[in-house]
Amino acid sequence: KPRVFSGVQPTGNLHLGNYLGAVSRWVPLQDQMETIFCVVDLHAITAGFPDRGELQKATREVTAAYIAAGIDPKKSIIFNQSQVREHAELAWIFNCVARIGWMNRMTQFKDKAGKNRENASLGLLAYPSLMAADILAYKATHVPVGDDQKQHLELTRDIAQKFNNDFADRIKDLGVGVPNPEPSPETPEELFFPITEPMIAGPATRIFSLRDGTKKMSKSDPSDLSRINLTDDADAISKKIRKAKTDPEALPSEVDGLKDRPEAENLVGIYAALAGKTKAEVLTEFGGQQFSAFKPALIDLAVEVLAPMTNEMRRLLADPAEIDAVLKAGAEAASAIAEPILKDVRKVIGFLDVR
Ligand code: AQP
Repeated sequence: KPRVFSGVQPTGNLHLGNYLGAVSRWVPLQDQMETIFCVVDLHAITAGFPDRGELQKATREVTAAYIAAGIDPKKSIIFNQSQVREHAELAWIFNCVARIGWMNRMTQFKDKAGKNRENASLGLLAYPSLMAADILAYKATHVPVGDDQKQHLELTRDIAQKFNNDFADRIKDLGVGVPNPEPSPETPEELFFPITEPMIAGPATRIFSLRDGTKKMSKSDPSDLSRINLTDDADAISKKIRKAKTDPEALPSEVDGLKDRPEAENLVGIYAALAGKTKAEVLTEFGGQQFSAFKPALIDLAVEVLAPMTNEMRRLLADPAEIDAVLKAGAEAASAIAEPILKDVRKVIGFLDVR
């Protein structure tokens, strides 16, 4: 049965890229598949330990954003990662499956570690191994994320494949595998972990900075004008879009005309994603118009979509009891899935179980 897993780090400044590239795309999946959405707080300490209060606040904020965006705790499991021990345990085992060379090739590690790589935390290097554990502790089959996570998902597939291959005989002998749906001479007859499908599609797989159309919209960008935060009010949204970098040309009538115009392409992509349209449809409407006409339309649309969400987030955050109850129930439901899977993993590895 298809099972979806995805997550966002509670590192503050949740932005339009996180919403359009990830959370908003999860909403319709709830009616099609089993869905598990995590606030990945173990990941949030890889680039340094935030203040205790900040980490707790950001964890509730991401949870509120999920619910406000339409993730329904009755349909989906919502929880924070550190509450389910299996993530950390499986990540450790995957640290021993994955190779250092695989991790060293990750572009996100290179970007985040910067020049002083020797001084980055070991956790930052092992980040993708924990991400693989997040997904595979539930044997999730589908992972909807933004384009920046593509390389990490390929690594998740490599880890699953290596585990399935290295332990093929044990998996078969212990009867803990399922028949390989795509048998080939290179793959075992039975699989323990599924080979996860990335879901990266639509007009908003990568939203760029409002100040620089070649840089991804990011939580850690020092300029607050570079991103629209999900906590921004209508005035802030309006100011940021008015100040967004553009070029002097009118909008083209066809998508081809956006080539080499990263800022224009970004704003058209944002409009398309917010309106649930394609870029081509947006250009049919706005082709030939100047940014002085397009930006006000974009502001109206952004406020229309985001304001109800921001209000609902504020309501939820005013009394954290409701959020904490959702996270508690979610952690229990998530553990109920992950525990038996990890029990089988321990058997496959051969850890002596004396309890
Ligand atoms: N700019 C983006 N466009 C589309 N999708 C994006 N995502 C992040 N930025 C964009 C998607 O959001 C989900 C959660 O990502 P995360 O919590 O790992 O956030 P992040 O990638 O750490 O966010 P930032 O803003 O990029 O933080 P910093 O500044 O720390 O690097 C993922 O599905 C991601 O693809």
